[in-house]
Amino acid sequence: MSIECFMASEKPVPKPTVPGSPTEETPGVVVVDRQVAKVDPPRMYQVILLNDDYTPMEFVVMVLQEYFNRDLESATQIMLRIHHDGRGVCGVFSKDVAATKVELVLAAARRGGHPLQCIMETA
Ligand code: TYC
Repeated sequence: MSIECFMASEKPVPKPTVPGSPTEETPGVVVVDRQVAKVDPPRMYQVILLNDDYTPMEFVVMVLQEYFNRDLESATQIMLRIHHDGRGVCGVFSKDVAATKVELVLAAARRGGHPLQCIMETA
């Protein structure tokens, strides 16, 4: 085993190097590591509730609170917009999350015996 000793003033100070540039250990070697971003951002999907004449307003408000994290006031506003305009956006999500939300909402509507429809569309 060898023990290296340095006086405080003799401590080897590493030379700052530019990433990829030649060093004393690898003279003439240049590493090209610049990368061009080649992945598109993931597509996003709107989850939309459709109006109908039978689903109770309270049920729609509960769905918006439960599955879209809306507080009572915002859930009520969205529900009323759907009621008046025929449809409304509940949120925008990645594909898998949007698909799961649609399934959960449809399952809850079926369990409750309501005809509420929920769809997803590219944002
Ligand atoms: N139109 C329904 C009613 O008057 C309420 C409703 C709102 C239903 C939004 C569906 O996505 C909906 N009871």
